[in-house]
Amino acid sequence: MSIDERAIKPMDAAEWFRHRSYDHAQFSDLEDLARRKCEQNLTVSLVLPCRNVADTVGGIIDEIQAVNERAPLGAPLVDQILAVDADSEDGTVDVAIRHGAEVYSENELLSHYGGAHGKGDAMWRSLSVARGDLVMYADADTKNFEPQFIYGTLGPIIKVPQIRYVKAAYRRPFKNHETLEQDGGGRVTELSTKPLFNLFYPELTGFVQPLAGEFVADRELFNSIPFLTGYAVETGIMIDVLKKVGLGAMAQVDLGTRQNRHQHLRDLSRMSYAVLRAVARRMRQEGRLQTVRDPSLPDTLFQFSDYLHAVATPDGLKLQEHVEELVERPPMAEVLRVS
Ligand SMILES: Nc1nc2c(ncn2[C@@H]2O[C@H](COP(=O)(O)OP(=O)(O)O)[C@@H](O)[C@H]2O)c(=O)[nH]1
Ligand SMILES: [Mg+2]
Repeated sequence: MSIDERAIKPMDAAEWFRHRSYDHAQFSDLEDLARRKCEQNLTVSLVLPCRNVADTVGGIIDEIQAVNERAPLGAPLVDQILAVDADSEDGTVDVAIRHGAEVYSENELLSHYGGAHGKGDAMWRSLSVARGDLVMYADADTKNFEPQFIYGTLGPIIKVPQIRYVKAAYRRPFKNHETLEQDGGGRVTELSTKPLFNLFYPELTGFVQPLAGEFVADRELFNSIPFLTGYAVETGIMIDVLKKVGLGAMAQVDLGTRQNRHQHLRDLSRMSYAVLRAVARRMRQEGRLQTVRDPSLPDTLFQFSDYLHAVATPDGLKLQEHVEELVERPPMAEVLRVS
């Protein structure tokens, strides 16, 4: 697809897919990309949410630095590399510092909000220290982080004036001991997010990886929307960005293949629940879902914070109870205004 400059207007998912899907190869001229970035006086912060990623985060930071070195002198593509760490116990912080990232403990950022609630909260708190005009997030557990993850994701937002949000797309293999299933990864995406979007947010059905951790927007846009905590964060951002700027200002870019650290199916069950809760929460706010059995009771009494998980184990059947509070953080612009 050409790098067009269509005016932002309402689009349906199919039309959006045709006009707003890019390929990383369209942005591989780093000199040109860096020049366009300079002309617009843009700076970029890249945020890596980290929890026990000592084995992968160093290589990812090196790759970012290598891309910066390939861009012309004095005009790096990424101006600030931030690692926001969940007090990892595997030495993540040391690795990230050694490789040159600016490192924060998620619990020390905006600590008056208490301990951080998972990935989404770490991402939200990082906005209080991100200086770039553009803020890009990238997962830090990618095993094959390649240069196009950076320039491919940044490409459309730097080069296409109407675009304010870019989401990564890729194939996700599933590696299990000796076997490799080329498109077997991304199970929550395929089994929860896509069916839910088809039913309730059809505008978003053109996204190949709606839960991808690699995406970028201008800081003003991220600062203007609330963030849901934990694994609800990406779903919430997709819905809130859509409402804020419309589909025409959103894009996706094919980055190739991403090999992710797999989680156990049982943990994915809870992740799936986080996605469902994000959708339910937004639908409730839009008046499309009535969740309180007695409408005279306030909604806060019905937070779905317990996940009862019935499982069969070698010791027999168990009913496990997981308590995960879903917190909605206010737009960072409001927080920074009052502090
Ligand atoms: N700071 C922080 N990072 C997290 C937390 N949970 C996950 N991450 C990081 O967020 C990224 C994606 O998380 P992951 O658990 O791999 O989710 P998945 O890839 O969607 O299955 C990785 O870099 C994780 O290390 C958390 O509670 N706090
Ligand atoms: Mg992962």
